[in-house]
Amino acid sequence: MKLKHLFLSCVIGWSASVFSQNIEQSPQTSGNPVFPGWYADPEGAVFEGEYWIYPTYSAAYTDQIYMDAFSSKDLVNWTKHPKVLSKENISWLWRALWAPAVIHANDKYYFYFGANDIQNNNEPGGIGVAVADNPAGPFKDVLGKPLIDKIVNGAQPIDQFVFKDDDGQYYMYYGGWGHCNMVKMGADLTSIVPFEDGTIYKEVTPENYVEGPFMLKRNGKYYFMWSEGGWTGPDYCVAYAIADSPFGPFKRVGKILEPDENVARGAGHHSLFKGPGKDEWYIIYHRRPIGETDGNYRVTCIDRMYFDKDGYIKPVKMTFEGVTASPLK
Ligand code: FUB
Repeated sequence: MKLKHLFLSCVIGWSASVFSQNIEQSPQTSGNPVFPGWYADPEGAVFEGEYWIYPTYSAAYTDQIYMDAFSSKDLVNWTKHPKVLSKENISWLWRALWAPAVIHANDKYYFYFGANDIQNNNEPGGIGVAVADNPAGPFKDVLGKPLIDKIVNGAQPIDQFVFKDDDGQYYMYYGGWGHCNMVKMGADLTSIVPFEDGTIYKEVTPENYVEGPFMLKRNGKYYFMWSEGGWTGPDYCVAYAIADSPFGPFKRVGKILEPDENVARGAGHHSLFKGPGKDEWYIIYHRRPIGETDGNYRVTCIDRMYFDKDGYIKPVKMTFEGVTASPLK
């Protein structure tokens, strides 16, 4: 009998150890943050059947001279692609490489970035565009100078988001310092063309807007989203408007993402993934762990985002677990 018990407990112990190894090797959820390191302003995109995240490297401004990317087939297991964009390929960058926006068009990948954190119109910097032939780069600056290098309508040229409307037209929404402009992209996606009324910059700033614009079209409605508050503080958050046109007006509906004293503060500058299921949405955002106060200590997280039956966005519940696997078909 004793020998049998010994044998059984060995078998049970071995299975438990194999089981726990399996759990370690194949996590059931992404966990939050989804990958280690200080990373902010995550831009989510789906390219070639994989999820991609392009974040800002969150560090001292003069150390922000490159960007890493991360890819995943299932949202749970992530692969790092170091330095997909870096100083060697942007002659005019000297600091503050911020807030990527990446699209696939014209058989190329276009990577829009903010650089240098300009404080006035005499400083070199603004929004630039780099190109590569695959989503892991290396991306190379196209113009040798910024695409937008001036403060127009009070909007600091940072935090660009590039949106394609159903008619194929691309628009860029951008701006910090509490002002948001939109511009119309040329067919080459490296130039800006006038709107039909001849203007180049249209201010579309909603109430409380600070920075980090994002646009989603769903069921014919334009969901415009942005960050509010100061990004170095605890109360940074995300709010949204719903409009019938890409030009607005963007009447503020309410907040989507807010600090949660049990999880994290400073949650904002988001983007979205569409999963393979019907109305399956994920919000990708950065947040600051409770107890951290350094402005740059920001981590990239993913949680589910839901619409209610009337088309409004439900407040997001931030988690430590993250999301379960959802491979793209
Ligand atoms: O990461 C630098 C800046 O912080 C971004 O441009 C802002 O949106 C804020 O997230």
